Amino acid sequence: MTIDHNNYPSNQLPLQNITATTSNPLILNDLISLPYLNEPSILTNLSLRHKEEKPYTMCGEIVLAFNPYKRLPIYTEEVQSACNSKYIFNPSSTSSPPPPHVYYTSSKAYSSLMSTKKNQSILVTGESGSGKTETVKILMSHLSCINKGSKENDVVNKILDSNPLLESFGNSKTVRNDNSSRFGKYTQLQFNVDGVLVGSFMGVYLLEKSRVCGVGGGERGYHFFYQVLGAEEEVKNNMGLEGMSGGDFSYVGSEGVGQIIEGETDAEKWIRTREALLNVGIGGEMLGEFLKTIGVVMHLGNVEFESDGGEGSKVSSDLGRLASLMEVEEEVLREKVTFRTMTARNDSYKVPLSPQAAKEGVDAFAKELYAKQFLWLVSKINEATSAGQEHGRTGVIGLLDIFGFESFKVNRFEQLCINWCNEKLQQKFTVDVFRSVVQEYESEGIPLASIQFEDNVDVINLIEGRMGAISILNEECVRPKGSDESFVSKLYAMNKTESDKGSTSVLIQNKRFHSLQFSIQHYAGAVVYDAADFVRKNADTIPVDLVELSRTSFPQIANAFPPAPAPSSTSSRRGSSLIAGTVWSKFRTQLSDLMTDLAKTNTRYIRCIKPNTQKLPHLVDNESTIEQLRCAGVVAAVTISRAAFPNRLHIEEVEAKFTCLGGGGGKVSDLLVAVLGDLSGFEIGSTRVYFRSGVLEKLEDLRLTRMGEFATKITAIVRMHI
Ligand code: AD9
Ligand code: MG
Repeated sequence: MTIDHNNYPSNQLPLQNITATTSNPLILNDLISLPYLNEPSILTNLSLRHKEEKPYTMCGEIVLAFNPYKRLPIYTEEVQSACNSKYIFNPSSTSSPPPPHVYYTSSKAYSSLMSTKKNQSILVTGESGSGKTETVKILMSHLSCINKGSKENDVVNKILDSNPLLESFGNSKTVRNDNSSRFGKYTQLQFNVDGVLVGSFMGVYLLEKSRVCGVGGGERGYHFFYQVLGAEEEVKNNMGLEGMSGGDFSYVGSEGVGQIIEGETDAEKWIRTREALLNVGIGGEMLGEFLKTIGVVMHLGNVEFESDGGEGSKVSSDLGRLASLMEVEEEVLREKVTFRTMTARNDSYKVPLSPQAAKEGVDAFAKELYAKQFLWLVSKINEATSAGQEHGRTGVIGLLDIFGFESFKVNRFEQLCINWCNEKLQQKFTVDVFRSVVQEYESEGIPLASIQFEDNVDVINLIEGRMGAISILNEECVRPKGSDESFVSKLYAMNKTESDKGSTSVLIQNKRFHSLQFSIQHYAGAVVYDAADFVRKNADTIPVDLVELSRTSFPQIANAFPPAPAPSSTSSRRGSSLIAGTVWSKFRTQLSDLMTDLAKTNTRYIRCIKPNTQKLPHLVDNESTIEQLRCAGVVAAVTISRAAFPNRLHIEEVEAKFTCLGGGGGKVSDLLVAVLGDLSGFEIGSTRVYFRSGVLEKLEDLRLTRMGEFATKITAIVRMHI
């Protein structure tokens, strides 16, 4: 990510100045307690903990999870019961808290749900490979066994099984992560009045459809393709895969075949996937049709075209197997892939497709068919796991496993979607952190000074405001000559009008940018986007001819494309239905539903950090770690928490550390006034002392000087005696 080294908030230092040396020799459980607050000291603390195999660190109520890239023995029943006991069953005990853990977050969410009956949520974010999905699984398995209930509860197995099942369909090997989730997921765990897990319901976001049609070097397509290629003959026959391997499919390729992912071969994974499918009720004929549909997707990738000598194309590969798999006439299929039906007024006519347009149409159809199967699978899992009110469902704990902020060399449509989502979550995060600081001050009885913090409302308005990027791009998608260039120039023009009205501009133009480039100043830094293909990706049109054909196929495919409501006669109505169907419009509705759901919950945060790109234990890359801490808003959270009073210490700690400075009559306020001269530098709460900027450092310096003098005296005395 681009970093402006000249524009640093006071608690940040340029990266070149950061080395993980011990300016803070203590390894603290909570970053909020660091006496010297700056990025190097946060980094040092985290690195030292990481090397000692302590992956979790508190930052107030937020848990930072440093991916250990190594199975640690910290997920045992003993660790769970220590957390349960301290945070759920016996919170008033005076025993010291267990070391930081994500079980803290799950325990707290559970105990709040039980005591307040208010729904809870845990937001797990971080960059690819940082450990979000693993963390959510760790939280789920903890939450499922806090109270197992008296009866055999087989829904728990279904819920836990649904993770690997969904992973086989929506995860893939990328350069960043061997088991990368290519979709966002919000799972609501449903509890009954006794606190027993009785069901779950999940929503999914933005499956990466382009991955269906193949990927770059070093990566793989969706795990499912590789798994079924290692399946038993009967399954392969049903899918039209008999005698074929990865290299026979352009969407799969031979490169990724035979790899061990997470310690298992694809054939071994397939056995578990098949069991999980049966477990959620997908068996018999239903399973057969579902698998056959995936076979259709794989074969669609092998349809090839060549020029017909004129403007059109002809199929140059064998269509027989695909047609029989789809249960459609081969000749009808041939026509549907090489022509597009156009309608004008009451007439319809056929336009021949160029080889490239024909290939793009088939790919678009394959991607959509796969995405529809993914949603179907999610709906089946929900049917099997969701508990109605009749099962005594009373409250939920939602677990969000969603893509973190992204900034690459080239950033495209997908990155803008992801970063927009992160802006929305960041907005909630800032408000929540601010609220918790206010609550802490109130409970400590500290008068509240005004706290300043940066909000990101300008970026959100630029993207989703009335005249923002989404509206402009949606209009381009329905305009006959809509283009990526005109999207970018309209975005600049609109933004200029808005900033002339006085709002701050977060859209950055640079003379060196080409006509498709624009940059947005996000909360985590500036990102340059390339708008190539924005219009096509946002419109995401699927060839109507193939959709029509699919309705004559077997039920699993036919049901994936139910007939649309009758088209309206006016073009403006047609335009508005197109706009409602764009990727951004659909995602906006999903995001706003998610934010509404989250707003009804009490939210807690886990920020996952990836310590290195080599996926190795005990190795911390300072630069990328500090960037992730910024993107996760950790530095901002500490800044807000400490805005009025940058440092805080427990009263006993102040007494233990600074009594050596003398003065006072045993009371901490007298001690501090005697040393500092007056009361202006601190406030004393019910459990902690809050220090204004620079005051704790001054006390520390005085203490070190006093200790230095003391050491000199001792040395002199020792010298006199030898
Ligand atoms: V992505 O955005 O889906 O590409 P995630 O979900 O953030 O990514 P994931 O949970 O898949 O990352 O973790 C990546 C890998 O890190 C896992 O496959 C494990 O090998 C490793 N990992 C993550 N968390 C832990 C952990 N708590 N203990 C041990 C872990 N290994
Ligand atoms: Mg993941």
